[in-house]
Amino acid sequence: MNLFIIPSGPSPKITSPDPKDPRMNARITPAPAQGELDAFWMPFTANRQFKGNPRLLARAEGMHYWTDDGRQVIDAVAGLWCVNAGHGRREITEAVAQQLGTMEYAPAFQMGHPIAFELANRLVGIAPPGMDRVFFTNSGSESVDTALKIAIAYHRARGQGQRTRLIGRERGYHGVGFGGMSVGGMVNNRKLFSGALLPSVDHLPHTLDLGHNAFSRGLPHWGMHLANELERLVALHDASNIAAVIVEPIAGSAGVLLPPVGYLKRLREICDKHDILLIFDEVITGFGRIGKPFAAQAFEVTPDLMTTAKGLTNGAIPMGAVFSQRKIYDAFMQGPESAIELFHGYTYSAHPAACAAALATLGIYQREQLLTRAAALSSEWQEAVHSMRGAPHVIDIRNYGLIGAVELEPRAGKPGARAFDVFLKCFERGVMVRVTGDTIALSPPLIIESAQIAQIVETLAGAIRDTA
Ligand code: PXG
Repeated sequence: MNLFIIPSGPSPKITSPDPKDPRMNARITPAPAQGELDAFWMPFTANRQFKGNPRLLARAEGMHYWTDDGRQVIDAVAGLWCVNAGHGRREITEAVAQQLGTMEYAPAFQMGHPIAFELANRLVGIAPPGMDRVFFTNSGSESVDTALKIAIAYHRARGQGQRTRLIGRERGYHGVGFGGMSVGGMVNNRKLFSGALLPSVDHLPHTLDLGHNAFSRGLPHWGMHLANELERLVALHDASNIAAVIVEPIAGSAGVLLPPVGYLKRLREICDKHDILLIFDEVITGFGRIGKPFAAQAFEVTPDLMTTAKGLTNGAIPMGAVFSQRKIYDAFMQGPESAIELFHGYTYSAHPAACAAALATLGIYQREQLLTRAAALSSEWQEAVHSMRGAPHVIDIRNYGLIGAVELEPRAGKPGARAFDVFLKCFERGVMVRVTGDTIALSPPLIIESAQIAQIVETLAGAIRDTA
């Protein structure tokens, strides 16, 4: 069937959901046939390989997905690190439906709508100290580019417009905008665009060192001194030219890279010394992933700006938020009151449906104490993931909060192939994990129970054992 031809009669395949049906989330969506997969140019996907052997998810509830052919698969990665409260949460569905019925859209430029302000206030209530201003975006990438622009404009507002240089980190991932790509440090994401990246950017070294830290439980103890590399970059470029340093407190996409004990505090000290803004990219660590609302609180290091997305709406509606220290916002509040202070924003900043989804999500997080549940589960989780030590080709295991990573030795000349085979085996056996290079990443919904932790780890260990 050609999807572009709209059938004249009612489609035999597509049934419209009855919003009153409490099992609305339980509908199995019909699977597209071969050939119908061609039009969708899939993101970060081996399109030809996928379309030759598609893996289609059709419905979701709680800890599980169901495939289009009805197989149950446990979600060990919370979608893509975003479905922190588990799937199919009716409170979110209902809040969004109600908002769409009341007012589907309202502009946020020179206009406002009440729940945008309510959401900002609620977010400030769980934010690190002093981070009491919130700028809304629609994704992690937009949050990052927004934060970088705020950092540069902040220095200009204070009469230091020459501070435009940005410092990122090797193996960092900050989304796919030109700003985020430029400060990011993942080679495959950069190499096609290398001539078009922002010019005034430098990178700190990453913190992964298997020689010193393999199989560390929790934060590694070796490597705090790597933060001192920032002093070297300051000496090279001069602090007066540097706007901001951006790091993920825990890097997820590059394969779960943990900060050595004391590393983030040291970065904070050096930034303070030189009046450089510190940006934490908390797109993955935000909203309870490591046992506090934000990593800034878990690690007791408060940045100047904090980028978030994903768990903000439990993945249900795209939304991001940049948290800012009051001093940064205040620096913009000068000049005539009729002047727009920051020439930046998105048509969908503070979209009403996204605000409704976020408010409902925060309600669930608070009622079910999900923003701290990862801390309660972390030692059980740690024991479970480290039980895979000794499985064939496992060269490192890393964990923190409800994050885990198993690193496999790459096959000679075929980086990533071994982990991808393990990913496929896990999926066949009913567990969805995530691979990046030869690292298998785990970040389950924060509602996970002990038996499900055991199922994930046993299946993964079995898949690793059965993969040459
Ligand atoms: N910053 C960080 C730290 C991220 O992890 C982004 C920014 C970009 O967010 P958007 O919403 O623009 O995609 C991310 C996204 C993975 C994986 O498997 C991670 C992300 C996205 C897709 C897959 O690790 N992180």
